[in-house]
Amino acid sequence: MTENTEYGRIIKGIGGLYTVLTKNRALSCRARGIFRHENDSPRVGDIVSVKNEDGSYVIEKILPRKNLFMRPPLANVDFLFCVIPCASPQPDIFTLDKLISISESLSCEPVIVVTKSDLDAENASRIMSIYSKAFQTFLTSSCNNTGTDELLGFIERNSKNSVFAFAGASGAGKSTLMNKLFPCLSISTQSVSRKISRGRHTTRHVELFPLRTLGAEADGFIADTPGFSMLDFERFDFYDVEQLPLFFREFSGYLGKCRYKGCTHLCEQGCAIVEAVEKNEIPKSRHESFVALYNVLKNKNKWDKKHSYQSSR
Ligand SMILES: Nc1nc2c(ncn2[C@@H]2O[C@H](COP(=O)(O)OP(=O)(O)OP(=O)(O)O)[C@@H](O)[C@H]2O)c(=O)[nH]1
Ligand SMILES: [Mg+2]
Ligand SMILES: [Zn+2]
Repeated sequence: MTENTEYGRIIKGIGGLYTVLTKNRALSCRARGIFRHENDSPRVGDIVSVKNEDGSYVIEKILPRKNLFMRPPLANVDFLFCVIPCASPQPDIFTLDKLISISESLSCEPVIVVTKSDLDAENASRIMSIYSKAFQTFLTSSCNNTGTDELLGFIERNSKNSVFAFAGASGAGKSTLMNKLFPCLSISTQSVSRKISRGRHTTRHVELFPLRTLGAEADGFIADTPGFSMLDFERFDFYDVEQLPLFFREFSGYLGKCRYKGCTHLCEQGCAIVEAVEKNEIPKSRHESFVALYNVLKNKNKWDKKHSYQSSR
């Protein structure tokens, strides 16, 4: 490390200008041209080294990434809050399970957040019961503040320079919840019907907010992530079908115990996972999502996957 090199985290990047937060200040930086040749560019969430060159700051190096979500681009995410409403819009369990599996595949911890419990308490607890054994789960309502203190407590306890992001269907209540948790964020929100009529998301650019500046007792960051609702399963955020069972954590105790080697765990005789579903040890809907994902992934070629980024994994 030379005298004029500093390290920090990119918290914002617009039009080739990046904001890098170092230990004691925020620097406005440009990226070195070299990144373009390497088919990579700095992303929000990256930890980088910055050099002062004749009075202006330049990003020199990107430190190895823990992970990189491609759509929207966000690096080094530690916790992904997978948000699902219990009503309005109707919950989509398959999409949630897909999101969870992508998060698992990127070594990012998925945390399940059921929103709008004020609208349908029964359905909210039904969804909670699918996930509460294997995941950290939160039952919330931004209308009557159910679960918000618990969620904030979780963030503060786990925030050792961690990055937290929210994902889930449009209208699930992500921005409303984030505003409840951190009132000074004031992210814009919109009614579900207006969203549908406009056909796009309210939130637009990716940005990390340091939790301390939001009044929380923590060193981490919260990401506001436009269009983080679906992720890009088509081109980027998918994985090989052979790996799929590894991304359903409820399966882990049963893998290797099936009668036949090479069991696909779809419906075979003697499949330990199918038997666990029959005995209610694994929630049925989780296995249904597994089967549906298997059928999507089996037709995919790993060469379809875009690798326009470096990854340390
Ligand atoms: N009844 C009820 N409505 C809620 C709750 N949380 C959010 N809403 C409403 O749901 C609508 C959508 O909320 P948003 O926070 O904008 O949803 P979002 O997940 O950020 O959506 P995108 O930005 O499009 O991805 C708004 O009209 C909110 O007022 C809740 O806990 N209960
Ligand atoms: Mg939003
Ligand atoms: Zn099996």
